[in-house]
Amino acid sequence: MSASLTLYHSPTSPYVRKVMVLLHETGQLNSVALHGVTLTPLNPSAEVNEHNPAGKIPALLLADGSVLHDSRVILDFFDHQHSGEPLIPRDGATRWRRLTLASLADAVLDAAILVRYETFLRPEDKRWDDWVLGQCSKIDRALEAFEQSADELGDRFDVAAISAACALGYLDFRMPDLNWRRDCPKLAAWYSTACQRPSLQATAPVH
Ligand code: GSF
Repeated sequence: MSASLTLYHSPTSPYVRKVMVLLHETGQLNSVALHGVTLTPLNPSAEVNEHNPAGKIPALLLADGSVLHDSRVILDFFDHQHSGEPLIPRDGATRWRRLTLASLADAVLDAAILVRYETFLRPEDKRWDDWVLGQCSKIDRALEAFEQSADELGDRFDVAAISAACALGYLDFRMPDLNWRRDCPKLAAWYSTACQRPSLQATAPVH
């Protein structure tokens, strides 16, 4: 298949990484051209803004000129473009459970990105420690829930597992002092096995 789709991409974006992992897992890498961008709320990309008013990546430009965003929508789109077992269960209780786990992983990412912006972008004299602590509490509670659900994560490598792996990868990348493995041994064991997958190896963020 020739690439008639363009994905706005950054190798350090965990939301983009979710999409890339699904593309790897479903054999669709060649269907997408990657268009690299660097952006933050303080350094937006005019091109991305034009396609996604929220100014965020991933955004996917389709052949007819229309655009899909955000990562959850793009994952759903690509999961409908392959003929293998769906990575987003189509119906039943499994669908809602796996999407809820995926949403919890995204909540980890959302909190971690806000911490990143607060500590990396905001001038030191304007930072608000209590607000950062509030975001870190969200991460802690979500990790505790994942520790309880570590067996479930291992059931299959689908949207829940992809999202959880990308969230944990981002914590290791941007918050290496968090030491989440100490309190989450089952989650750490699951993640260590998951990280052997070529899809995760090929998409690991690098400084
Ligand atoms: C979040 C995307 C996002 O924050 C999704 O796609 O699931 N809910 C959305 N992307 C970041 C890049 S990253 O750090 O992954 C982004 O585009 N930030 C620019 C901004 O202005 O917030």
